[in-house]
Amino acid sequence: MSNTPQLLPMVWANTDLDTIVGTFEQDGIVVLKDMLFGDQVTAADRVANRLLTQLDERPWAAGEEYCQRFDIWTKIFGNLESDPDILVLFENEVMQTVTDKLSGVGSAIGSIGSWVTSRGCGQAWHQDSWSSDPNLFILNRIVFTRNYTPEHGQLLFVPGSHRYGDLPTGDPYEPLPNQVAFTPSANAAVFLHTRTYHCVTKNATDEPRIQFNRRVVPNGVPGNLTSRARFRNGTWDFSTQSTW
Ligand SMILES: O=C(O)CCC(=O)C(=O)O
Ligand SMILES: [Fe+2]
Repeated sequence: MSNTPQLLPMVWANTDLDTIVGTFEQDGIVVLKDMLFGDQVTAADRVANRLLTQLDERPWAAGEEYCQRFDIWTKIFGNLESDPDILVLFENEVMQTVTDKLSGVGSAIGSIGSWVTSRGCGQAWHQDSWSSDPNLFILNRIVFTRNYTPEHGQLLFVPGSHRYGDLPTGDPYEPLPNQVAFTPSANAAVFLHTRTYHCVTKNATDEPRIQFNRRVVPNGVPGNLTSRARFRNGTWDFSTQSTW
């Protein structure tokens, strides 16, 4: 939507930690840019290119029934922590400092995945986790290694929606009141609360949109919290491959 406000990332070097924490608590998302050195981003982007050569052979992430039902079409490359050029995106002092502030020291670190949406593919509105305790969440940390235009797929989100409860029902990509858009760029990192309403708009280009995500599970939060996700047209339990 052309009248959707655009989010400008905060520059890491100009932003104090209290502002980062305050923004995350208020909005359920914070986007920082220039946390990494340029050559680290360039090296990771080379890995991205290598992964993309294998995109065609890759199966859909969560099975055809899920993809059809929710109109979510992604491919995932997993277990990338063995690649030092990808590992460094998450294992560096700056990322660790922010992570400790947002999810607490001693949180459990997940494996690294790369999510790709190519032409015609996106991720409809969803909440990555659901639980009867509204305070439980997992922290998504998403790093982008290249610049995109809105046509590659914007990240839409509703600030503050991590406190709203269940995502409203509707069509999978139907706009939500107060939505904000972020167009991913190289060396930008998104810290996203799993209950925040969010969506990746469909890619209208021939260039795949690729990102790297390493989730963090705060102390006391069950590691399987993201098994149950909510979409505008239903729910899905990834552990049983059915609705819940
Ligand atoms: O790629 C993005 O912008 C966000 C993807 C997403 O929904 C997630 O990582 O939970
Ligand atoms: Fe998500």
